[in-house]
Amino acid sequence: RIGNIDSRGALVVLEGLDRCGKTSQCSRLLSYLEGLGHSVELWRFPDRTTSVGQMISAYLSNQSHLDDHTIHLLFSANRWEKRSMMEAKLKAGTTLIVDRYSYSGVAFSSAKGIDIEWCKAPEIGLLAPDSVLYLDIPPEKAAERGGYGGERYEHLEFQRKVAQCYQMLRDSSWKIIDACQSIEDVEKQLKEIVLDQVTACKKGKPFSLLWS
Ligand code: Z5A
Repeated sequence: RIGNIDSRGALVVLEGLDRCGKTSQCSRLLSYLEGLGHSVELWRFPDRTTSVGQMISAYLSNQSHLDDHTIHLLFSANRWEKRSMMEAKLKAGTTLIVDRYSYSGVAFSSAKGIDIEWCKAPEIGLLAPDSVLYLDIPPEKAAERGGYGGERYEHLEFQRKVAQCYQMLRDSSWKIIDACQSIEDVEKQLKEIVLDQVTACKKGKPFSLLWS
């Protein structure tokens, strides 16, 4: 905990396998909260706009090759370089809807066989989300959605391993949403959860830190 403040924005994270619908739902949540007059921004990790993000992007698109531990630390560094801005925005009352966060970092790297505790270590001290929304979809169903692109992790076999690693990371605070429902049904459930969090944070819910 880093102290109580009166009112702040909510840190809402969407997680899930490739093609589970995170990006579609993030933009719907953004429009919804904006429509209600809230201050809100959409963030995504990796943030490919920074110099670290460009190294990650080159790796994901197979233009460079890095040791598995090295790329893991770069993904984490990409979150650390945004941490102070994240805290400032939240304290200023802006809600952040974030497409992937530390859980992607741990799930994708541990799916390669790296020890899960080693994967978590560099994430310790980042802000903990107020809400983790996991869009749950069988890897086979996700693969049917418009096909995978050409990026490094977009293969059914690997996504199956990632799904198992997400299972190990889940805790009782996560909201698990059946992502096989229609886009509209998923949206309806997410809106309710997110609005509750935004309201709680406006009332001064304290911050927590990873990894708790
Ligand atoms: N990665 C990592 O290793 N370590 C880290 O720390 C982080 C990430 C942060 C980044 O990919 C890769 O980096 C990612 C994890 C790894 N690798 N993988 N795999 P990215 O962020 O650039 O891409 P992505 O997150 O995988 O997103 P995506 O392909 O854009 O998928 P999505 O956002 O979940 O889904 P979408 O674009 O909203 O929807 C996909 C399609 O399904 C689209 O045609 C939709 O219209 C359709 N869709 C969506 N919802 C539905 C429903 N409900 N029914 C039917 N069809 C739907």
